[in-house]
Amino acid sequence: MIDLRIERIVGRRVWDSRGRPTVEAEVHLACGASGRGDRSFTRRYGRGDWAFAQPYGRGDWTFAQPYGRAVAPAGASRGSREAVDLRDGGDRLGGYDVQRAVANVNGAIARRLRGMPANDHAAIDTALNELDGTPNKSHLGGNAMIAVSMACAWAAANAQGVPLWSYLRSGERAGSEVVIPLPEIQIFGGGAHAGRRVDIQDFMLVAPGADSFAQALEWTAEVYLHAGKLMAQRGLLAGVADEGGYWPLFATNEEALDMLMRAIEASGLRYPDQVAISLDIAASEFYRDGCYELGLEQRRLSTDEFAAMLRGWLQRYPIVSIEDPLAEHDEDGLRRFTQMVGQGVQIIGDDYLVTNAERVRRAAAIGACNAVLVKPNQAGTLSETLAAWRAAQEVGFSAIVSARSGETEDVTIVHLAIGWGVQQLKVGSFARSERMAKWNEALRIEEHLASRARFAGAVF
Ligand code: 2PG
Ligand code: MG
Repeated sequence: MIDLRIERIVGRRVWDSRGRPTVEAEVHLACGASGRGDRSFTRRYGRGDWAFAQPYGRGDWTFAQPYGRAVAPAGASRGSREAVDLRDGGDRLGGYDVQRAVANVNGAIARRLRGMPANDHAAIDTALNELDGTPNKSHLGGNAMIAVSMACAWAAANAQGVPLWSYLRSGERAGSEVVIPLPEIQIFGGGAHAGRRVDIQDFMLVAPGADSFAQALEWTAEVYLHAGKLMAQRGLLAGVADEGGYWPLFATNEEALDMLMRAIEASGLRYPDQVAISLDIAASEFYRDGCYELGLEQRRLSTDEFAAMLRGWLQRYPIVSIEDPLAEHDEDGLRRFTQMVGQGVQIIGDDYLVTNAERVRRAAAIGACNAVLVKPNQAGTLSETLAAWRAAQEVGFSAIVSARSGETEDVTIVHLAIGWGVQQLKVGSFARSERMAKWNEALRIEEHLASRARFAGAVF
């Protein structure tokens, strides 16, 4: 038996894709401690922190090692009910430093979790919540908690020499079909991720007609390439935004949709059967005093007017999914919008549902949204993230595991999606390594599984 008890936890400050500090947690297990814990691990895999090639299985991309590591991501457009991202404030580093959160990992959290089995996620996450003692995780910091919670899962998987996705399937899902999620990939960035150059935050492509994850990426690469070329030719390209999508110089929000259509046409792909459009409106970001203020177009729209504008887009463009179409506090608007178009379109709650099981159940009960975005750091622990996904399954919502706009090389979310069987994955665009690390990880898993996995494909 491999001794999975937590020996020590190390928190450190690392840096994210926006150059801001973030929290990394490393969970070391008793099986790796020299002279302590279970000697069979050191006999089989070596000592200390060294990683050795996986001793079994066909894939050579996993290593048995007695520790796990994870990094907290950070959002820019955040729901008001998310777990608190604990920052130090003050003048240094724009107030974004995370020394307090890191100290919490190295201090209170490390002491509390020491000796607990790293694979008892319910107990670990309960202990974290008890130690935090606040409703919004503001004492320890949701960033400290999610990094530790995810690192425990990596540690338990790594120590057993299995990939995290496979570890997560043990138990109730073991033996069921492995599904590789449909990627949702940003082509243009906007909103809080591009200096509000356009109001809408994400203009994305999905490839429900692809045969495989690999093909979906290849098709998206073609569209991304053509979009960049077309924009450069017209002087509309200013660089890339926070998630790697093009930072556009469009005059209206609709121009982005037209440009995306031109890029799809230039790539020779058919819509809506091969590829289609997905939007994240992130409407809370421009909701003021009960109205939607489109800065780019200098327009101020009521809920009904804004919803009518979106419905017009749904009629004119091949849009299959729309996230946060209305603000998180405009619940009645969300409910009415869902009644009107929810039969044919995926309506995702992100800021509105904040990866919270209770809120998912409540939304389903009142008929607002029909899908939930699953972001581990919104929930603050792995168990609460899983609970939100389970609630989605209970109420018949679809789900999309999602990265944040501030990311790192951490690939945990890819494993969560595949391990838990969530059929869609949103990671940002098709550029910048914090994004590509995740797409490439899913590619490797798909290749490794070959015919043992099925690509989610046409989920809409
Ligand atoms: C979102 C995410 C990712 P952020 O709104 O869905 O695109 O953005 O991480 O800034 O909340
Ligand atoms: Mg969103």
